[in-house]
Amino acid sequence: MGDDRIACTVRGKFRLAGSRETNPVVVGDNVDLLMNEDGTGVIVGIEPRVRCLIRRAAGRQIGKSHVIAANVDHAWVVQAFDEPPLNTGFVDRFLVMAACNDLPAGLIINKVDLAGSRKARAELKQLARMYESLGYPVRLISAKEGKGMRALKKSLKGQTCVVAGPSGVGKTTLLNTLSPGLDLRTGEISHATGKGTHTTTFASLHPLAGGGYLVDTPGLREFGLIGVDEGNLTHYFPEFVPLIPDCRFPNCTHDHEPGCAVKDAVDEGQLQISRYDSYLSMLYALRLGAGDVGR
Ligand SMILES: Nc1nc2c(ncn2[C@@H]2O[C@H](COP(=O)(O)OP(=O)(O)OP(=O)(O)O)[C@@H](O)[C@H]2O)c(=O)[nH]1
Ligand SMILES: [Mg+2]
Ligand SMILES: [Zn+2]
Repeated sequence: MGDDRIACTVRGKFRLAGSRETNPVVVGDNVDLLMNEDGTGVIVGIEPRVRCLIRRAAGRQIGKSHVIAANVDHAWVVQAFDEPPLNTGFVDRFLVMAACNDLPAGLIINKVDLAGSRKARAELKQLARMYESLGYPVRLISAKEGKGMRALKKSLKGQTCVVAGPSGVGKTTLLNTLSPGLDLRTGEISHATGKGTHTTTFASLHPLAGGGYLVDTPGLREFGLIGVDEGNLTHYFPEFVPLIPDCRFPNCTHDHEPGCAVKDAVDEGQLQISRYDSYLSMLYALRLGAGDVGR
């Protein structure tokens, strides 16, 4: 991959109506090009994708797969400690979709400079430890103040990674901090809604100063499930898996059944309630065929 850019059109057959995906070509695709005499190109082939970050498409295309990035080594879900408030439901759905697509994932919590009190910092550390205990690397950073950026840089080095999350969490700011030369546009948080203002409008791949690439993406209002089988959902909650043999019923859904080892563990404080809430919210949505958009 070089930094040369070629303006391309996409051959019509990739735009067939009835496609299950929202976009014919996505960031990270390896493509075959035919060059025109004027230096523009035509995409005539798209190589099979591996390790994609996918969510259920929203809006007009609802029900289709929105492939956010293809052929990436690692996906990072980005949240802010605050402004906008941290959304563990979003994180958990993201982690399920990554696992379902064999994509290694981790969590970046930005704006730790806003965690002013000792209590806030302790809660943040506890949350980070919880996700790390599940096998997801966690990076606590302040992209604005440069805190935690060295460790993050090390984790990203030499790989192609994607960052995704709600608008305003600081995805573009962190990329600018990693590679100052890029000077990408960032946006203020709206005073009216406390949310980001959807500053980044399309996904794009950027070289990192230390080697590797990072895909910046537009803020997502929701992260809906697609392609997840209701019967497999528990497999994507690694901390539930060892408890399942102790449930009274072999087909326990860990919802209403008596003698459920997962529910017991929640009651005893051994499982994080937010994770169990996320699980139930996904379970109900999958039953309704709605893919759990959970805002
Ligand atoms: N306090 C604080 N503010 C930050 C930090 N990082 C980013 N911000 C601010 O958060 C706002 C949003 O930053 P962006 O980088 O545009 O957020 P984004 O996630 O790219 O948003 P979209 O492109 O809309 O998805 C800007 O005003 C940034 O200055 C941080 O570490 N601390
Ligand atoms: Mg942005
Ligand atoms: Zn159970």
